[in-house]
Amino acid sequence: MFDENDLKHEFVQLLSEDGIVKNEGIPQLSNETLIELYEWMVKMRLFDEKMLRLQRQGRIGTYAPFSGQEAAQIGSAFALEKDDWIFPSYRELAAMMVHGYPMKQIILYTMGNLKGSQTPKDLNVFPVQIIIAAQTLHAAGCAIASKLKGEKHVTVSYFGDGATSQGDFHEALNIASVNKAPAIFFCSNNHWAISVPLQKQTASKTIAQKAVAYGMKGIQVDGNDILAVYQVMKDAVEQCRNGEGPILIEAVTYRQGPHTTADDPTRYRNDDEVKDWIERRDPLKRFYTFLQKKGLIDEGYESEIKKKFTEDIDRAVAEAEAVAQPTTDEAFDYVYDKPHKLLAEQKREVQRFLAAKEGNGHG
Ligand SMILES: Cc1ncc(C[n+]2csc(CCOP(=O)(O)OP(=O)(O)O)c2C)c(N)n1
Repeated sequence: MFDENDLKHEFVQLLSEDGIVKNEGIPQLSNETLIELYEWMVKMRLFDEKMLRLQRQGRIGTYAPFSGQEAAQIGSAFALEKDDWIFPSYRELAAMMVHGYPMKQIILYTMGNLKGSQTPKDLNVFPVQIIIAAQTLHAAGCAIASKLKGEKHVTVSYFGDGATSQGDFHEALNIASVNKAPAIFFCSNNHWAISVPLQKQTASKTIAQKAVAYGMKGIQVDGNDILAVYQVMKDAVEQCRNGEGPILIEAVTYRQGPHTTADDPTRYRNDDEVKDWIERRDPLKRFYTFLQKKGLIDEGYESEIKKKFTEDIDRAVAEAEAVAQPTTDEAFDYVYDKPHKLLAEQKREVQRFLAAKEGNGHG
């Protein structure tokens, strides 16, 4: 009989919620790198806020904000090497940018411009996945392929707590583990899958423990502690590169905003819960306090970088808005490598429809 006591519910946290080092085991990062991590967090928070405003102005489409999840995304992506693979969900835009995805293209993606999903050739980032958990399978396949080819790349798939209820997630862990694939399954447990709270999503004590069933390692980390996330991810990457098989990481974090701009979380979420995560457990505040205590940053520095990043983001928005809208035809051109009969038919149908519409307009 399976003994639940065998499950290790280790929760890795290196910085307390007050930004104090809990033990000396923090990663040995230079002051410059620590500041770089913080700058990413500030930039991404500003980016997220800007996207929300653009959506309200009708300048981008439906948007899934990630404020509150910066430490999980940035800390994990920062531990990767350039050739490692990322398979993101729609909420992992910060991880994509840390890995090198240009901000201008991310903005194009939010505008629904197909050029936003054309990953630059030298970048190992898959297009954003909307189908919950589907990317975990694609990532498992990619990791198995890397292993077969004798490459040393690690593949990371990002997903939410809700994704762990999907069959794809379980199939992905299973196949990756059987093949000892260099795959990291990174779950940002932000406590909500739209309006479904975590306790209605799973009866497991942790998401990390789901790894046990597949004979692989699972680890739970404080997803709002960027140093802890970085360290756990760094170790996971090393384990994968050493051929020791896949890992499931559960980063415990919180989605501060709505699920998307089409959602009203006040209909299902308790205000006190939200307030607690924002006021007491915000990942930026925690890391700011740590860096301030180390004498590395102060308020003057903070307002200086905020000004600079606001300008950078505004510039990226202007550049994205200057890109021509793709034609309707183009929507059919990149689905397959070679022309496909059915798509060609659909393309002609749309062309006929648009021509008729145009005709009516003049009539
Ligand atoms: C297979 C599938 N089922 C349902 C949906 C609709 N849907 C979109 S987001 C979402 C919730 C996902 O929650 P979670 O996996 O926790 O990720 P989060 O959005 O919280 O980051 C659902 C059910 C979908 N996109 N794909």
